[in-house]
Amino acid sequence: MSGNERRRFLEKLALASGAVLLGGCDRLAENSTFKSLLATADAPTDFVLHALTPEDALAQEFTEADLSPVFKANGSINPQTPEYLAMVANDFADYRLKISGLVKTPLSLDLAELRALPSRTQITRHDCVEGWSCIGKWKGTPLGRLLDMAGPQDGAKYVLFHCADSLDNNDQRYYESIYLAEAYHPQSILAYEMNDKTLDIPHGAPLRVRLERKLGYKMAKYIVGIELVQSMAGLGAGKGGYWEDRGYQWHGGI
Ligand SMILES: Nc1nc2c(c(=O)[nH]1)N[C@H]1C(S)=C(S)[C@@H](COP(=O)(O)O)O[C@H]1N2
Ligand SMILES: [Mo]
Repeated sequence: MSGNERRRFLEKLALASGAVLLGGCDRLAENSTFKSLLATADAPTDFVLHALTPEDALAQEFTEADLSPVFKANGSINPQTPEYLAMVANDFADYRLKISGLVKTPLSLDLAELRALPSRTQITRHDCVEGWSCIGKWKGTPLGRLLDMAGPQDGAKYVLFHCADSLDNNDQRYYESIYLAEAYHPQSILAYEMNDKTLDIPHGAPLRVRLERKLGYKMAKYIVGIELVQSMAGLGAGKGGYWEDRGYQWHGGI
């Protein structure tokens, strides 16, 4: 098959499996067939979606002139969990990002250590499935570089983001996950600055991930831990994220 033929074939397959419905329609996400089709990370649809988008394609980047005057904050905007309030109390001086799981060298880094590493800055558009978009400027540490410092072990398949907030005011914390390969995308960064200022609490202080080819819910805020795993079983409902456990699809690409 030629490249074009292959792409057309994959598009048809994606259509047939419902993947065309993706892209941020929350009413469709309520449909139960749609949900079960897309719920699992390893569903055929997910394979097709990844095949359709070259791994290294960059999301569009914008200029300062394009910045949204106000960048909406959404989901958790002022976490009230005890561990988060404790971090806020001394302005994140005791904050540590823990990198654990299937790594050769588990890491624990404070914000100064993160800031001392090479950084990437990008002006990008954030798309939320609820139907709004904002353009913001983000500065942070490339995720792939951090994972290289920890050294992924053979068998590590997913990168889990553990957060400090709870949307339900209970013991459950927000979490998200991506493929290990996606962590190495050039625009996958752990941002500590937004619009040239220290990241504020509504937008995920002190650290949130930017995955510019993904929908908003994939971009976990208030990150305290990154864990490399082989499977998502045993975490939440096992679907790979807080919203995925409630029916959103795992790929979350745009
Ligand atoms: N920890 C955590 N991360 C989160 C959320 C959340 O509630 N908690 N909401 C998600 C959703 S749905 C969106 S659209 C974005 C919102 O990011 P913003 O507040 O910077 O606009 O964060 C995502 N990451
Ligand atoms: Mo969102």
